[in-house]
Amino acid sequence: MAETVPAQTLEDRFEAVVAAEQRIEPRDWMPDAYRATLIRQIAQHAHSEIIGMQPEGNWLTRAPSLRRKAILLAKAQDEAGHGLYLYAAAETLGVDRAELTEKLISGRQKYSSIFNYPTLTFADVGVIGWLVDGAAICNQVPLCRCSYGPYARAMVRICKEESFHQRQGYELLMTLMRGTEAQRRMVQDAVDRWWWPSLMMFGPSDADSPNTARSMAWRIKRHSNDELRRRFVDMTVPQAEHLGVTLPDPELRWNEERGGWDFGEPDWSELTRVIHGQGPCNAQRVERRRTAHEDGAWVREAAVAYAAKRAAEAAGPTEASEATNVTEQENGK
Ligand code: BYC
Repeated sequence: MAETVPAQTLEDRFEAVVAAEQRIEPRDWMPDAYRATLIRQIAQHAHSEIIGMQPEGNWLTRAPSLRRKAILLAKAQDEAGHGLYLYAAAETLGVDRAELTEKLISGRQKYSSIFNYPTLTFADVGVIGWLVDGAAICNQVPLCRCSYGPYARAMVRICKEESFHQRQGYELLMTLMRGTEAQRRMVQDAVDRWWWPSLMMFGPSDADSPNTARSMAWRIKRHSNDELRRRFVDMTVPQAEHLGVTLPDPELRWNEERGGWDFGEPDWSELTRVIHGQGPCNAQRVERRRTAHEDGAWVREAAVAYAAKRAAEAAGPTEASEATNVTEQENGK
């Protein structure tokens, strides 16, 4: 009879692995709440990558040159890839990707608030790369050291690609800033619209973040939402100066003592509204995802049928398939 390990011992082992900065792997014992937290965060992250293709995808057919179109297409394809790595990481925790997609399109799982804002001009594509991918990098580099192995490993590759995304955005904006007065105004307008939503990507303030303490103790998150937000502002202000744009925050000033930038408070009521489905594009984003999922049903059915056929072939010939093969040979196929 298999030996049963007392729950306390399992929990102690889990805590020891986390404390030693080693990784928890899919077959290791883990507390139910740790598993649930990871599924929640990884699923939300995967959904964000997939939904995040929409605002930029809006400009694919209207990119101003072949070069810009090729860059944008490659970026959107990277995001699809990130979504797939992340769904695969979530599946190692015992959930099914189909179930996660179902929860997304029925509004039972979240995705990042940032993707519920419209992309009104091509400058928005540059600003998404610079600010949104820039915020994502600040948030995600520490996730490469997450205590759960499959998530941490997925993040290493994702972060490498995100840094290219950020640079392509900055390069696009530099090009526009060297252009006409109208192009410079277009960049400033995009910065004005995306700045505060980008700060909100880091989540609610620490005082209102119910999950941070537990996630940090488990070494899923390494920094609090406010710490990462500050890091992002410190990184971005000099880039804005170099670019020649103004960040729309009258309270932004250098704090000599702290050696960082002080900044104003985001409108938390806006974040709450957007998270709960009342942002400018929530309905459209989810509806488009639902339609894409339904339109793709035949591909999934074909893939399942093909996998079943391959599995049957691997299991050995049956009388029926032998007969089919003979008929096919006779017909010269
Ligand atoms: N939007 O206790 P908190 C990308 C939710 S895609 C929506 O602080 P936590 C890209 C939060 O989930 C990158 N919901 O939570 C793609 C929680 O609700 P639940 C997306 C938010 O988990 C294409 C509640 O509010 N990045 O880079 O400790 C093109 C309380 O919050 C938001 C990730 O997903 C929000 N902004 O911390 C370009 C990174 N903020 O779940 C770029 C991975 C909070 O309890 N995720 N909520 O119902 C994380 O690091 C963390 O989950 C968060 C939140 C920092 C987002």
